[in-house]
Amino acid sequence: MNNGLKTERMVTLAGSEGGSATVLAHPNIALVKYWGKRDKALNLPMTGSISLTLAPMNTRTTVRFEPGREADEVWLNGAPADVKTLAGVSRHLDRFRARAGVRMGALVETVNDFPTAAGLASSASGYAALSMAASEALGLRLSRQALSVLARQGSGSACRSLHGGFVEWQEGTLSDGSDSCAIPLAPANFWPLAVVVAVVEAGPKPISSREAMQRTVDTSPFFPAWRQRVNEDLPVVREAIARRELALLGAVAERNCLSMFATMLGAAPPVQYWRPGSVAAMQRVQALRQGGLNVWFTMDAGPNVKVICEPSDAESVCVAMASVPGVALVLNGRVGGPAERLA
Ligand code: 2P0
Repeated sequence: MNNGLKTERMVTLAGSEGGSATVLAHPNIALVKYWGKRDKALNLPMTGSISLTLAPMNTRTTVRFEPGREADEVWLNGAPADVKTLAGVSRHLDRFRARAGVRMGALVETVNDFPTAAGLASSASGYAALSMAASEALGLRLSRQALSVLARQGSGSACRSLHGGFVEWQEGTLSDGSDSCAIPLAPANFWPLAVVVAVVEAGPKPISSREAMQRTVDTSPFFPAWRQRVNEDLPVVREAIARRELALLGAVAERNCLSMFATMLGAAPPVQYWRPGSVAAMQRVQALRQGGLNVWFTMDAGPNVKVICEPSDAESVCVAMASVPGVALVLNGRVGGPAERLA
């Protein structure tokens, strides 16, 4: 009891003097997708999900709590953040201020080295980096699991970006969400797959994933079948990772992704993220596979296509994807590590 009080007081004192931290976090790509919430306020999912952490793409975020500062200030990619982003970040910082027992505002500077809000999971890396930086800046000593629970409240998929490698976000059963967090399944070096990202459009998407997800839950008649698909796919993907069997992982990731889009198309009005280049890229992956390459695609809430393959095939996959009509840019990625403090 005394110890607890002492720790609390030390944290409060450290917090009142201000503090700063810089954290790097990678986005993640879901192999079995999160698409549907049972609690909108806490971002509690209706199913579990499994992702791989994607390097070298990253978000670097510095959070500086400053004594005497009243309002938070947020810079995103070198410009002041819009009102909605600022409000979301401030609400998220409140969760950490409440834990530390401090009131001071923060200056937040965050930079993505890949397109923002284009279905490349910038909210995942963004809220993972923000969570860890806020926690470190305030001297909170939170476990990855506790950080994951907090990151989830900022953006659901962010809970998976605290870890590297292959990660499962457990659905959880508790109404306060304390058991709905991400756990590592295997580190990046367990299975160093390549991920080639075919960027079809780098601009922001027409509808946020948050809105599209809720519309799908509320209106798509296919939603019950989608939940069933996820619950069938989760154990197979766990097994495929444990056995490092790319053909199994890829086949399930592809069907899971296509089922998610089928469910979205059933929403009213339908949610449609694909562009002609997205379809051409997926068809090119299928053609490469017919030609003998062990190569598989997945897509998230945006038009861009992620291609999973063996590192030895990555170069030829990059060349092939760069020649697809409608593909503007190809990024060469790999399975990445956990979020880390840089300063
Ligand atoms: C995923 N996506 O599992 C799925 C697949 C997009 C498609 O998680 O409302 O930004 O902040 O919890 O995490 C995108 O949704 O949504 C997402 P919120 P989030 O990666």
